[in-house]
Amino acid sequence: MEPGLMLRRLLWAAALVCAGLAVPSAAQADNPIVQTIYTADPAPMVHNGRVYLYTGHDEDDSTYFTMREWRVYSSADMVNWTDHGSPMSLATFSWASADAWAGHVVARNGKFYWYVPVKNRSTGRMAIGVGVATSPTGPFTDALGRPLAENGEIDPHVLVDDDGQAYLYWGNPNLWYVRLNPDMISYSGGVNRIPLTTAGFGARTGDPNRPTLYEEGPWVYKRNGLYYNVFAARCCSEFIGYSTAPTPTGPWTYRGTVMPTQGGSFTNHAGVIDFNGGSYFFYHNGALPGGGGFTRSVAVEKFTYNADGTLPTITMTSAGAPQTGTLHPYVRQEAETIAWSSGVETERSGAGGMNVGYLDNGDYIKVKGVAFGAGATSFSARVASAAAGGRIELRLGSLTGPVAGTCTAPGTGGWQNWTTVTCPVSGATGTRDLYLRFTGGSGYLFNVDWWQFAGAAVGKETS
Ligand code: FUB
Repeated sequence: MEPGLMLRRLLWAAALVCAGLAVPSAAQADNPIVQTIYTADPAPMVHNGRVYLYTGHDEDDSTYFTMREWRVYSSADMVNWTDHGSPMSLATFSWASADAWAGHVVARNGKFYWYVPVKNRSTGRMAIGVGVATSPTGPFTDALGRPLAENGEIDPHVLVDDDGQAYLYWGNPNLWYVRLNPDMISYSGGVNRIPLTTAGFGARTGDPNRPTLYEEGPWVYKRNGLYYNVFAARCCSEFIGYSTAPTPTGPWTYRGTVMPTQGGSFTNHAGVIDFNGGSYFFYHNGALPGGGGFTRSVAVEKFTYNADGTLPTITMTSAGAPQTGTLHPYVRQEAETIAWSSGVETERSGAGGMNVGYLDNGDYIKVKGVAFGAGATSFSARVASAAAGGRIELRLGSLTGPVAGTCTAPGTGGWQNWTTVTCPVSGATGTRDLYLRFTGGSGYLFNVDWWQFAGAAVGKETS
């Protein structure tokens, strides 16, 4: 087992306690969103009925912001998240040497633009690069072959206003913006500094060089004619604060705390979206086993704006957001679509996309709210194993719930030599949480690329 994964398992309960979070039962926990690696700096984007969640990747056992790639996850229901792997990394930018830090993706012109801070190899300073792709899951290529902007500061975020004008904001310790041109990869009007006044961004005490609370990570959006700037405040026990303004360039008025300091990471980083009629607040904390300030995890809460448009105070939970809709088991589902997992890792599949692997006896994946309808009669999975294989137990409702079926995954002579196995299923009716529990001998058992049930007609199909 990968050492970092071992550590995450061993420290799971302890980390939750340190983070000040209630230790959940397996059935309750859906935060953090990703359990297979450490993720940070969430940047959610809604596109075509799905939420795409772009994150950084904190390396296992990191003692600094050691980050070499970005990752993408997506969900149609806010609880079952599909891992799309890493479609952009430092290697995408030939001029970048380190620090794949907090970015933001926007869709425009039929393309997806990913603005990221990275260290410029030739200047040694942080600069803003732009990746571009024709799919929200990439692959992304370097749009410019050079930085779009460079002043040693970080955390780009783009607002596309109703009139079509796009603004790129970034900065730590300052706050900057440029007016992007319609091509989204150039700008006009120079680099502008937003005045960091205490009226605009709150008063910080104890640091004469940083009179306001603004630290980094601006997330700027418009709602009901009001512009919001939600940002990480007051290093180095960051909380999330926010300001509002009548225009995208100010004047800003500080409105207070959105998420207090909590969760076992000395940074936090916000992303705010509306999806399927609800509002969602993404952030990161140190809640996974082995988690902390350099081994962070992205999480989400649902919230409701106050009647006057102000943001409520949002507290981290281990339960996460409620599910919107259900998951459809009678179409192919990627094995890396996960509400919660234990011991599982993901990797690129030779068959395309990702697969789950490094499965040991007792590891499991939970898929939430599976709409079996009148009942499933069989289960199929695409599996591969360079070892002896094992079994997939299909448990309903909980990890110790009734077994609806057991599929045997044989050795196939290679971890990417795929075969489809099918087994009978009974008792899988209605809408239930599904646990895929992997069992077998010692060592890694098998990989799974996808699964699908067959059987009676299903009800509402949302994912
Ligand atoms: O992840 C590296 C840096 O930590 C980000 O750029 C900041 O926002 C903070 O979260």
